[in-house]
Amino acid sequence: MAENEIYRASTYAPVNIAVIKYWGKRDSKLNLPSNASLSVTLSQDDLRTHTTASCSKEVPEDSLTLNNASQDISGARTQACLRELRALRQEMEDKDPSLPKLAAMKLKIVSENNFPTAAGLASSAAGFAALVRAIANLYQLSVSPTDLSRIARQGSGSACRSVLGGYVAWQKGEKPDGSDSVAYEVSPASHWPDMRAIILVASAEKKDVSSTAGMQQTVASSALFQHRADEVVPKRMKAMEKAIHNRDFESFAVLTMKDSNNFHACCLDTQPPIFYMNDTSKAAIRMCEAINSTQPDEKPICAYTFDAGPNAVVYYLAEHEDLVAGTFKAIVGDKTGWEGNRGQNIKVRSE
Ligand code: 2P0
Repeated sequence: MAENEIYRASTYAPVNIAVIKYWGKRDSKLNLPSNASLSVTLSQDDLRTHTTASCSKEVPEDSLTLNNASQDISGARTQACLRELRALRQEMEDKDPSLPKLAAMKLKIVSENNFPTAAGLASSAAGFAALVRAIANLYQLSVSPTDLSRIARQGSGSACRSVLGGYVAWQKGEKPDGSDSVAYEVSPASHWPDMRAIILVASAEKKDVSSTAGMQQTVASSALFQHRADEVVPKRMKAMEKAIHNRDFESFAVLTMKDSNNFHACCLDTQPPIFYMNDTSKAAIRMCEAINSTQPDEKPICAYTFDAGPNAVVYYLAEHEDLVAGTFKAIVGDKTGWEGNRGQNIKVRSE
């Protein structure tokens, strides 16, 4: 090994938007969820995090920059990811002493989100997924996507779903150590390739209540929450997997909208109440309802969902591009409360 050799690996990870929401932890140290969740991985050239991890004897300390700004990596969650990846590399080096000693070197991690902050998208999912995969590649670890999802989960819960492509579930898991709280593929993107999404930006401002804090408050104070976690979500997970396997958009849409509303009802039931949706968000709900009411038997052709913020993601099928995306683009163009849209025709990402 050359004295000053630099080792480097790069990767991408996509944004995912849940249709059955993760909200609540049963163990905040290990980042274990109170319920399972399911998401669709979005693909558009500019909806991803690109991360390069490098190490050499010359790197003085572990560091992470995101869009050229230095990030604090001293938090327990980032440290848990780094510690676990280094331990796996150390195991490899112990078994094969001819390998370069990367585990002992400091890491320089450089990330870029190829979507503007103004898109109002949660970036921690793609961010941690890319960070974990870049380091695993750098260390040449022979780990499965399941292993990567378990590590990424410790950085940010939703990140475990961004390690895979297509339609992805995160199982709650039963073991106290979290080893079975991992993501799995429900269906590849190619199974239902005509799924599309449009993102409507009602506000690009940072949210008032972070997801981590909000979900802790909900777990501590909402009477609706336990019912959601124990009764509502387990049934919905099964129904949603079936809807995806059957490419049944009607069921997919109804479940998606109900689950978004159930999650936001739990937020409202939190003390103090958490309001993530605003009047513009509610206008998007009414617009979806209006579009769906024009269909024979009012069969839904679009489905809204809202995360911990006011921005809407609307799912639809390619055949309804003009009606759904066209209508939403027109109202966003009116500037009535909307700050913009982040593209239409966003496809499901395959990896
Ligand atoms: C989700 N959200 O399933 C839900 C829906 C927000 C609403 O996952 O504390 O940033 O880092 O594990 O993953 C946001 O939660 O929270 C989230 P942490 P995370 O996508």
